[in-house]
Amino acid sequence: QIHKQIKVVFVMGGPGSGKGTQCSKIVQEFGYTHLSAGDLLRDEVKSGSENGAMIHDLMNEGKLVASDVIVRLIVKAIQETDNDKFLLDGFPRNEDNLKAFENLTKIEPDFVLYLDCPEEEMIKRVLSRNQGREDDNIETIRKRFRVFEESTLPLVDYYASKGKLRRVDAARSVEEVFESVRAIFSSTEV
Ligand code: UP5
Ligand code: MG
Repeated sequence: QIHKQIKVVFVMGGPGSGKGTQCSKIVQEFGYTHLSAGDLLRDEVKSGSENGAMIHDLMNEGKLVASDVIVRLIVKAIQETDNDKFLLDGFPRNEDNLKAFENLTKIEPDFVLYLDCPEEEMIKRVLSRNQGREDDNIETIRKRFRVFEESTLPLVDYYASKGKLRRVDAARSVEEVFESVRAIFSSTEV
């Protein structure tokens, strides 16, 4: 499905941990292409595709979209982009996502960046974000957290056990977090 040699880094972390913020900085300094799974889904909803209504409803409940839907969008974006290194922000969310991605692409991440942040700090950030995201209300945020804990954290543990996890304390300022992130990416760019 993907006929080019590419390098992929998964960027994981709870809602509001700073995935999008740190990815923008990584792009500037290290030349990756940033693919936010949530943004791909929001674009799909906006485009009025046949899946749009279903995706919209799931996201507003903080629930996960079917693996084949999100994997198809990611693969398409990779194919359409003339770059050989990609940040997958907010993907995979559960084991089924990962299996679907691996089966289709045969790609393994170089490493996994995990933005580790306490729940109260993440809630504070998401509630003050004010970018008009329909899922940024307290009920949906709580649901997004439960899904993160139940479905995504086990994947974080899995990558830790494989020695592929790069954990960063994300409860600091954007610049302080990026100092740690920069050190991790610098050491892989040799
Ligand atoms: N901010 C950032 N860093 C800060 C710092 N160090 N100090 C102080 N403030 C900081 O940051 C959030 C806010 O905090 C911003 O205002 C920022 O300025 C500030 P951001 O960088 O946006 O955090 P991020 O981790 O990207 O938060 P986001 O809300 O995007 O994470 P989610 O994981 O909740 O959202 P996502 O868009 O990835 O997914 C949305 C939904 O899509 C999911 O709930 C799910 O329904 C669906 N989905 C799937 O079904 N499958 C997928 O594979 C992916 C998504
Ligand atoms: Mg985001």
